[in-house]
Amino acid sequence: MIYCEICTNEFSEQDFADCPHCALAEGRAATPALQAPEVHALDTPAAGVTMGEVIDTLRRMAPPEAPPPVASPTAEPQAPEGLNESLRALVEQKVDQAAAASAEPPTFALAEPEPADVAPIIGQTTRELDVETLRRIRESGVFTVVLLGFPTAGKTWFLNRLKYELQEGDAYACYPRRAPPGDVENTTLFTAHRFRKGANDFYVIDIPGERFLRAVEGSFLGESNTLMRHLIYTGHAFLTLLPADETLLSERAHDVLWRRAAAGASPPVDLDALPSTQALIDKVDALKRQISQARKATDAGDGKAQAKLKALVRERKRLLEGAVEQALHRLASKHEELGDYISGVGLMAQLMVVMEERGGPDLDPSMDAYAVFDRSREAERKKPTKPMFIVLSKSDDLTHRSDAVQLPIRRLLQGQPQAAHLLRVLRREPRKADAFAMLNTLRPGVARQIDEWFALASFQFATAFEGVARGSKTINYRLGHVGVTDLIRALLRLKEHTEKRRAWDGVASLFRRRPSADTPVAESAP
Ligand SMILES: Nc1nc2c(ncn2[C@@H]2O[C@H](COP(=O)(O)OP(=O)(O)OP(=O)(O)O)[C@@H](O)[C@H]2O)c(=O)[nH]1
Ligand SMILES: [Mg+2]
Repeated sequence: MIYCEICTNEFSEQDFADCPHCALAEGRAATPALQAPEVHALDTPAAGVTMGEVIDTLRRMAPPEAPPPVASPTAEPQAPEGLNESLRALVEQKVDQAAAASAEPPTFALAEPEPADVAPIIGQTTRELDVETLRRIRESGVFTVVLLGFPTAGKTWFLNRLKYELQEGDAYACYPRRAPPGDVENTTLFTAHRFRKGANDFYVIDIPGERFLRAVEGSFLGESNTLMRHLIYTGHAFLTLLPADETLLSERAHDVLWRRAAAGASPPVDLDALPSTQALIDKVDALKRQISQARKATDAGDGKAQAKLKALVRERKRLLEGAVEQALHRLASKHEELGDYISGVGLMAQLMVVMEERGGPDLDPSMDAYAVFDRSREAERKKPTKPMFIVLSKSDDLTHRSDAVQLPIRRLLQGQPQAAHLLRVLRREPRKADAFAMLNTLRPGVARQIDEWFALASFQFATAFEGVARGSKTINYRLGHVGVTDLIRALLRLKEHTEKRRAWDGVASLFRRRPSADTPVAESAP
């Protein structure tokens, strides 16, 4: 068996000249072993060769260096692949650009139905990472970033944006390739994604949020969580994605509904009679345009327009109240899950420390459960030194221009001038937005906990696909993004430091500096 350095899968050298898993990720059949093509003469395309021929040639090419056998995995990353690598990245980029141009709808927020013949997603691996592969990744020393977050936090879309930006902007090659424009389903497997540009090389590991929640329930212990423990032990840095609006506002929404129920008041709007969130946003926006036209007509003396205007205003008001009610319920329903999840992150921090002390991820549940719990209760607990990036994801859910989005947020931020100011900054100058300050204002308990759990914690907002329709499963790379490239730069700087074994001082600016005296904060009561 051959261990593929690129995609970390194994394959039989007797059957294939190149890795069939990478081939599958590239949307082609692997080259049979007996018909290995001549590789080296094809490094540079000859003059007059068409792009189609270059693509064909690349698809037939075997990897430039045979991967090592399973028994002796390389301790070092493979040598740069030079021209082959960048040429391959260039061709992939051209193919994707052509696919994007033909497949993407011109506007996204309206969520036009996709064409019926959307191509299958070829950029996704179908094979689950296993403990052995994680061990190899660990031993290779290749910088590894792990994406954490509960279901629908935005991990997989964020990862695809990362791939898009690194391929387009920096000519990285990504294995498997990013998802082409089209539908992306929930993640069900742990998968490794390799980013390469010459000697620059790192992994990002994506996990199903559902399985992280289950690991939290089981305190990361026991056989069923072995893979999760190995993953946490392997990662050099972690990105925890927390949906910005749910993280910041779910407690307040929960509070409003709880008070209302305690007072015995009934809901002002029948939720079941309302359209879906996105349809409601679209209707409210459309009514705004109609109201503006009706007002002009009224001003111009059109007698009939007056009555129409009144009806439109009434309808818009009704829908806006519906939007508030819908948002309250959506956010409040996440309150408990988020609480569990945040405690899970704390438990994970202590697990990291215990695994370091035990020298590995193979813990004895009967003894080590106590160690993890004891540690998480200690006031002067040891902190893991692996960097933790807290990413307030999908931050466009806070800055969306529609009144149907903004009204519930405004209501929830009443009496919170500091938070309202921070939100305005996020809207106008997202790069200057202070995610920690926002979290500390609206969820001080959460901010303080995370800050205390990790020696190196960093907080930022990120939007991977600005303005995507609510509930959409369709990736569109033409949508904007915020904070993603800054995160990539931060991760690449970290990687450089890790590889050169430099002191952390040089990257200290990436992380939050704690004030010397703790500012007193209190979590508001539910
Ligand atoms: N507004 C907005 N929505 C987003 C963004 N990124 C993702 N989404 C939405 O969030 C949904 C879930 O995103 P995923 O990346 O699949 O979430 P995940 O964390 O990988 O979820 P699991 O695979 O279940 O763990 C997508 O279907 C999109 O509708 C974003 O940047 N902004
Ligand atoms: Mg996912």
